[in-house]
Amino acid sequence: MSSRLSPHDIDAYERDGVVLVKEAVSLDWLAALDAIVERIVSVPGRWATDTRDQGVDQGRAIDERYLWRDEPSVRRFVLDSGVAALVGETMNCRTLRFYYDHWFVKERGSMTATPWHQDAPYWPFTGKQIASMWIALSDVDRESSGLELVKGSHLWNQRFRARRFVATDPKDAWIDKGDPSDVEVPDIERERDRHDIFSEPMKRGDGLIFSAWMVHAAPANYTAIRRAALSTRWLGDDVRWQPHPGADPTVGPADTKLQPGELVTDDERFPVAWTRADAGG
Ligand SMILES: O=C(O)CCC(=O)C(=O)O
Repeated sequence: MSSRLSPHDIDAYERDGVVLVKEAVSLDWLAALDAIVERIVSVPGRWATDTRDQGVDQGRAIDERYLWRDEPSVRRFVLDSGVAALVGETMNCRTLRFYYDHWFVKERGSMTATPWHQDAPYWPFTGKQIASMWIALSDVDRESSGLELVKGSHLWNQRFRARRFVATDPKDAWIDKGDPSDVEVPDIERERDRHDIFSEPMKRGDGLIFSAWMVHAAPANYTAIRRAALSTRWLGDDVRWQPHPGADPTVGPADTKLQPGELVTDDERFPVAWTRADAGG
């Protein structure tokens, strides 16, 4: 097992759906990720949503995704930095595949809060072993838009309707095509005292591993520093390809030979990033 994880962390992930890994990413990798953040801010790409497009320039918020296939430094990071081993061991998988990289930047004073949501309904898969590792690229706490998660919500056995992060951005229109019979996410903000909420300060380079079934959010950035994070998305052994209306278009049916219901095995689109040492052939 990686020296940065203990059996206690694996139990905590099963129970709470989230584990904080201190110093998950070293300084040299962080420098490479910083360079990508700078590029995203100066030239947002094809998949970016940017509040500047909605007329919000002061306290701009940008999210960008799916860079790993074109950016060698991102590809190297997800495949070689050791983060895959942390996620694979935490989820207790034999094999871990990479799905995509998702970047979140909230400039100083950004009033853009990330609403409470669950990730799984946005994605074209079924399965329990789907997780993210959210890496802080700046020090964060509640004031500076640290991530908050409802502990144990991955065990609610409930799928909540996907919602847009920035209501007016036409680039997010795909989200509206989701299943209208999905239940709305509860108003966690109004009932915070009824939940056990993970909300811990993180240092730059710390990582949060959390299940795609967790209900989570991030407040606005009330501070004078840029808040940046990279969420890496991962698929374990039980994950099956299940495209559906309202699923993220970065990887759609035309991008893979997988058929609906098949276990995810497409090495080109979903490369194996880690295999348990004792997993055999
Ligand atoms: O960083 C944020 O504001 C949101 C992150 C998030 O929702 C995620 O990584 O799934």
